[in-house]
Amino acid sequence: MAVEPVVYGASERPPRGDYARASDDYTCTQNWAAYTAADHETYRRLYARQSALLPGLACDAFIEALPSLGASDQIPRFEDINARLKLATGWELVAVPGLIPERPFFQLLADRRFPVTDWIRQPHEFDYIVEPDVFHDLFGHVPLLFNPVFADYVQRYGAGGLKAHDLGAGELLSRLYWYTIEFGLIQQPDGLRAYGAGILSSSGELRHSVTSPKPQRVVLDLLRCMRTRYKIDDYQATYFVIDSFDQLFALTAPDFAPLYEAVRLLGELAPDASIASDSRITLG
Ligand code: HBI
Ligand code: FE
Repeated sequence: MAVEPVVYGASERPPRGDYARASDDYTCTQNWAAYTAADHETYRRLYARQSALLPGLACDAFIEALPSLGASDQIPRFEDINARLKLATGWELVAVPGLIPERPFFQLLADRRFPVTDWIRQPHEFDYIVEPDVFHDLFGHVPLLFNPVFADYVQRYGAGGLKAHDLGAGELLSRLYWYTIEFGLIQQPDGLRAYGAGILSSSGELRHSVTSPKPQRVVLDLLRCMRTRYKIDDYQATYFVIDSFDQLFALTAPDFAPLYEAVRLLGELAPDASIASDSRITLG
């Protein structure tokens, strides 16, 4: 059923979670004029705090690409980032009202269109917010979309997601998103670093994921990853580690259908499970 999107006035701020303003593909327009001075200030403070934490914890590719977001003193206009992003990797940012259903989410990624939530958290949510907001989506996800190999991985992920959805395996593929694009770690020559957006946009989990002895770190194996449930309300108990984005891209080239079958046969694992075949990474 086609629903006419609700159009807001130039300085009208849509309420959070208003999906009536979205089109059938769940995209909407970023009503930039409607951000308040307080909204811009929240973004500026989040960006300043988070960028100061990156050295030694975020991967080089992320730190290198971060300036591509542009000025950090206010919420960027997605169209300004798009002018640079399209040239770099052919990706484009599209505004969405918040979390969207799996199928349209996978479809956008397969089309090299990255959904960015357009509203920002309230000051009392400064340290932690459950849902993605514009800071998480922009700061966490967008810099690495400027990296050609990572950008190709995200598109391949979206195309795989569409297939998985049709096979009833969307949840298994969500785990791959979670443990790579949201909470992935990468082994650099100079040590372990974060590349996942959920980590990079979190003040607490960034240090925890890279330096704490508490979580386990396991070399990424697709079957192991897709068997593993995840925590949405606490730091991860398990992080999966890659060597390079090239490795991640190569790993996800084969058809996943046999993996889904194998997950069904072998069963799920708890977030903190440890199994004999794990290749664990210990802190140096
Ligand atoms: N929608 N806006 C938005 N952002 C997400 O990260 C997101 C989503 N919808 C579905 C979804 N993620 C999950 O299913 C992924 O784990 C695949
Ligand atoms: Fe995210």
